[in-house]
Amino acid sequence: MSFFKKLKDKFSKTEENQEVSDKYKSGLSKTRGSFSSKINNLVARYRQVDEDFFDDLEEILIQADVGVNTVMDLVDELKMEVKRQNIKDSSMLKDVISEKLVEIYAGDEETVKAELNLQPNDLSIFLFVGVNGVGKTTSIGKLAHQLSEQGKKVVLVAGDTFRAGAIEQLDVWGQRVGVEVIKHSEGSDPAAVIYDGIQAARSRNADVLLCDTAGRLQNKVNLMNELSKVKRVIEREVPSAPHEVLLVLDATTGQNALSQAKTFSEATNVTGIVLTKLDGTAKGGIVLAIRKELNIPVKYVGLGEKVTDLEVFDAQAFVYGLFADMIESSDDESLDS
Ligand SMILES: Nc1nc2c(ncn2[C@@H]2O[C@H](COP(=O)(O)OP(=O)(O)O)[C@@H](O)[C@H]2O)c(=O)[nH]1
Ligand SMILES: [Mg+2]
Repeated sequence: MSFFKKLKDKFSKTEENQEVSDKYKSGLSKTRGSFSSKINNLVARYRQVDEDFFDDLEEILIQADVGVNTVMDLVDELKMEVKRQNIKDSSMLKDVISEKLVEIYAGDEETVKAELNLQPNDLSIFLFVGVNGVGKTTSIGKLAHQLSEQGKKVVLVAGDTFRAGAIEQLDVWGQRVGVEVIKHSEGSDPAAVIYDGIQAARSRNADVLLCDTAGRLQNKVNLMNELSKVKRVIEREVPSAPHEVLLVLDATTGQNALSQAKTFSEATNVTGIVLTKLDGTAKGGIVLAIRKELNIPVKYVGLGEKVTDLEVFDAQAFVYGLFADMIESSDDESLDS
């Protein structure tokens, strides 16, 4: 069965899957608009798959921010696949490219879908880190909504005590999604409010505590010291925590996001990425670069500003979003070879 057909089947099977693919489809419309029209163009220009074809393909992938090393690996794999299947006709390659993109992301793992490290019978503590403006507070609000909808008791703690308005912004999210927010006044010690957050979460018997933090990168040393201190306080209170350190990155900042990830990884043990604003970029290939070049899983993606616009990262749904037009317009019979 062709890969397009496989994706088409999967994402039309249940209402839930359909909803997921619709979200990726609309969130990735900018990337798809540029990426899939370029691929279609490429295939129209080269009927035969040759060296020039691959050179142009490399260029398209690099422009989509896939990352040079990842592109090299991907193109090598594609060349092998072309040989193996004896593919001559370039139009057959769209399907193979989409399949390789999932493979390159997910590797040999069966898990193409990310999961949070939730503690089944205990408090889970997730720390959100990242520079100003990337979407930490917004993502916390969205995730709080999602977890509450799943029946979990969520508490938020306003650890960004530095920026004016940051505490209030989290408070507004808390009211909006109906969860409690633990806060101190502006300028107070972030580690102290996080400590209070843990005590409150415990006494309320909460399932999940989501910790916001400040992200001023102008003073890198201070920021990293502050994060270490916050982390120490969490570890002292709950030795197995934090159960996730989620680094929030803004997809529209492209390669800059990769360098932020390197800086934060040096200072703290990042367990996953929340990649926001994918809806705002035509270069959604950054997801693959992050996975391959940093070896940190993307756990969530932000696909818009609405409270429901945060999705668990799913490599197949991502690729569906990239190729949706081709997948949906492909007729089943010709694919069934
Ligand atoms: N379009 C879009 N905007 C987002 C997304 N996530 C966050 N934002 C916006 O990014 C801006 C900064 O977000 P904020 O949560 O305050 O960032 P923080 O400084 O890291 O806490 C806000 O205007 C958000 O609405 C997303 O996935 N898509
Ligand atoms: Mg914030």
